[in-house]
Amino acid sequence: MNQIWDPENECMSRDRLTQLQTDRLKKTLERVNVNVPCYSEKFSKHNIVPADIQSLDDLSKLPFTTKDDLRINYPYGMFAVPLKEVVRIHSSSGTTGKPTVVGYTRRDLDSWTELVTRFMTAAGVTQEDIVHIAFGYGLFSGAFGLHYGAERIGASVIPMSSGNTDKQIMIMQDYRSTALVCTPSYALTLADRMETLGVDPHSLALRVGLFGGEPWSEEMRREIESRLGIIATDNYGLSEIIGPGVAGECIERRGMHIFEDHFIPEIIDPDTGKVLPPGSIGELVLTCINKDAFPMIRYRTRDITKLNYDPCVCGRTHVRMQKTMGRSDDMLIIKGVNVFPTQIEEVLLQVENCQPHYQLIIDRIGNMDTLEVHIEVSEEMFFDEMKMQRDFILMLEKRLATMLGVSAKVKLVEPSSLKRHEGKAQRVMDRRKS
Ligand code: DLL
Repeated sequence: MNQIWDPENECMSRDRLTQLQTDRLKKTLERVNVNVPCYSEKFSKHNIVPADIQSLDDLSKLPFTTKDDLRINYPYGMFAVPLKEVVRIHSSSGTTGKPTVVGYTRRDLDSWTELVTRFMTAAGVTQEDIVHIAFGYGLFSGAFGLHYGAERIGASVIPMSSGNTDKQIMIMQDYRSTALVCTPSYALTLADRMETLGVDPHSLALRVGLFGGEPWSEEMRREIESRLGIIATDNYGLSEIIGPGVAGECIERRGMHIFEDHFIPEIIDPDTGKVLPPGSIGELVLTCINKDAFPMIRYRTRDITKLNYDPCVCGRTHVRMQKTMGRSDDMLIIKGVNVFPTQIEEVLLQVENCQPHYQLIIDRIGNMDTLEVHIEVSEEMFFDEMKMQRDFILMLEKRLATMLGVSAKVKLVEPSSLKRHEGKAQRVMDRRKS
């Protein structure tokens, strides 16, 4: 089933899209230049006025916006409308310092809902569905974003919120939830808990999962799909841009369509800031062209991905972004080698008896970086005889070294001993920084 929520906008020709993007970009630049001092100051520092931008090719003349700009202008300095026009405030799940504050006008909330509705429809959600939302309701944009999207489709929404895993499972059983919304790591926590409680996931009514908010691998997708007996789809977003609803997979699941009538994507080299040719791997930069309260211009997402402009069989014309490979800023550099946590996950999930719960501990002894990977294993493996365990560890260390190009020490830990997170998983402990 390939339903398209808004065919007119999701399937428009590249020519029309380019025209629309150019018009909207020009209007947005005029507006932020007048209303947001941070932009007018940046533009004049770069000797640029909005009228210099006449085509999409000119976009690269504009300066980037970064999280630092948002920190400096905390809390409302980047808003492009007076506060009285703002009807909702959210913030990013920032890990360091103060979280970023973002605002929405009534029209922004309406477009946000439309965009979420697009990717939920693309994942096959209909008004027949019972949508179980296990993101935390609050400043985090995930729960509210998907909540209103699902309501607009006409589905029945269960605003479950996060936490209390046993109750989540009970509600899923009793209310016969058909679509699950949460982070991919929480989907696996639910699967683990069902196993412990003796609840067969296949006896539930669940048929589809809409997962986002953190990076996850194809291996993890397969694991979630087989354990929960569902189709697992990926959706991407960040609060600075709108929240969830920047991009989402169609049922083909070969990349997430970026809603290009609202956001212009670019891929840059994170070190030089240069725009890279189509198909290159690099950092995603996004420009909002249809937002009132909080339009970001060339915002550096720090997410590493690549764009695919090939036509998609679903009929949507919007470019697809590949699953992110991590972030340019939490990319780990260990002994000079770039390492993404998702690569480690990929290895672990290919190994029987390994749980997808792991923690990376990076340290520096003398001048040498060290990487330790703590991995939860099954009960049988944990209590197995020493020799078996040793062989298992050696095998894992070999596979990790091949994948990463850097050696790692593996330590097996008991099932359920690593800290669980209800929202986004925090898997890296970098002791070199402290
Ligand atoms: O996580 C918005 C969101 C909520 C998206 C729910 C999808 C579903 P922030 O808290 O601002 O917003 O975090 C944004 O999370 O820059 C990525 O690094 C990461 N991220 C979000 N979705 C994905 C995804 C929300 N599908 C940051 N794959 C982004 C990989 C993701 N990373």
